Amino acid sequence: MNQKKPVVFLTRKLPDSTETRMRELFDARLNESDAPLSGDEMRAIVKEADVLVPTVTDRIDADLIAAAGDQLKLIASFGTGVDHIDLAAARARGITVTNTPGVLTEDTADVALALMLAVPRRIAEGDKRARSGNWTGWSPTGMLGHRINGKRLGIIGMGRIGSAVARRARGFGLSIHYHNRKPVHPEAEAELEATYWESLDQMLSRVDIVSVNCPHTPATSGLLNRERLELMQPSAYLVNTSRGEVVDEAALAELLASRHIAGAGLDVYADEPNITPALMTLPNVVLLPHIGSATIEGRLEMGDKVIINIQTFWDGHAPRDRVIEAML
Ligand code: 8YV
Repeated sequence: MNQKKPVVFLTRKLPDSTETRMRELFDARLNESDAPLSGDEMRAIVKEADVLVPTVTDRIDADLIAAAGDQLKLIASFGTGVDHIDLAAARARGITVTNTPGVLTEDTADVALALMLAVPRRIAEGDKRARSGNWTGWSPTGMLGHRINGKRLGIIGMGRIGSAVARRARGFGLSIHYHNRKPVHPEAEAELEATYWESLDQMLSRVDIVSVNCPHTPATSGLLNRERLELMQPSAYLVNTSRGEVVDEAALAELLASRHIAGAGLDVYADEPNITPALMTLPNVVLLPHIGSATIEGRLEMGDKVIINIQTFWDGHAPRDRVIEAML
């Protein structure tokens, strides 16, 4: 067992209790200001860190990994997605990468459902109308949206979060369709009464709501390009709580403006915190600032996972949450 405490650098402010525990267990260096670190600051800390704890807002690319000192052996990311880390470069340098899967599944699925309800039922627009002072009262034809019950939901990526979305959606009377690299276990499929589509293109043209729940990988980057988005029905809605890079945001904005797609609910964007300006002015869009996993409970559990991953690794064992590229 390693007697020395690892030097652990946190790139962002984490919950107080997570940071306190890290200070007890490790030689933890905090970022109390929470300001994202510059490239130079990142290069300086990887020269000293035994363990780096980054978040989705950090770019851990091959150049940064090349600048790291030999002592850097673990990147224990605070989050599930690992598309901000060059996994191949880390592997080549013998650096283990871990993430925090499982603990943000239910929270992210909740936000996907919230968007699924908010856009067709015009919830955000309704909130603005109610506060505007211009609401003239109930009317038989006022603020009509579209019914959720009885519609078809097409889930892209039936992993943990996709399955949690499916379970919730069934409660709202949606039937479940999904596209995945391979079908899920027959028992899970039967429980959800889910229909598997090997062809994403075929599924897109048949469902009423599309939910993006796959990770961002080289295989899914730009998956919903203009041609695929055009396959969606003009009455269909798109919800993305995964990663912006999976969808061509500019094409989506155009198709929403011309009503080739009825509406969209987005929590993630390709170039956060920048959002394609054309999306900002569209009434048929609900935009959230990447809050899928933003619950106090979830953040604490993410912190616990990071701590366990670091301690397990430092004790000489393989952490349970190590990221293996082939799994993505
Ligand atoms: C996290 C996320 O909050 O975990 C993910 O993949 O997208 C977020 O919801 C973020 O990654 C924290 O680093």
